Amino acid sequence: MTTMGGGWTAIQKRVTGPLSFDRYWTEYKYGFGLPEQDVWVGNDFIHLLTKENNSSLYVSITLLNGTTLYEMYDRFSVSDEAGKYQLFLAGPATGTLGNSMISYDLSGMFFSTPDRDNDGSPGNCAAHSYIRGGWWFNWCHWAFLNGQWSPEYWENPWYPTVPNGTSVKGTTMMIKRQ
Ligand SMILES: [Ca+2]
Repeated sequence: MTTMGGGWTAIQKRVTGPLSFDRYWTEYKYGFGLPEQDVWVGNDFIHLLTKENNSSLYVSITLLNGTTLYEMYDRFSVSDEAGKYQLFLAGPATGTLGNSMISYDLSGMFFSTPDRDNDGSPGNCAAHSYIRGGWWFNWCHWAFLNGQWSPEYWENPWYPTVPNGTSVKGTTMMIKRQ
């Protein structure tokens, strides 16, 4: 990973498309996919990589026209499974996507999957038919990179920069220790 000075480790990548991210708690815990292709490296692994609380997060979305938008958060960590993989994000945040994960209150949220509701809504965001995927949902998101690949059902990958129905060609989430 040579982005932004190099030294980044990918924790999420979607470059080919068809791999489903509509998966249960245990699959998100251990991870799924292939590192060179589409992958979620696993919440246990993300916790191990970030538990010293000195990691930055880089997120990017590549649009169908080839434009890549990104956002970098200065601090990113995820708690262990007993803590429901709680998300911690802090700025400064810089980039072209916008600060939606913090400004729409995803920091502090727990991880939810279709079979595990830890979100801030009355229902289970992860099980909604138009969402279907694991994430740190609140009520429900506004920034969400694990949705259904078909763009017409990918609700707000990154509102307002990448709103409902935008054709997305790829996404990445990468971390680096400071
Ligand atoms: Ca709920």
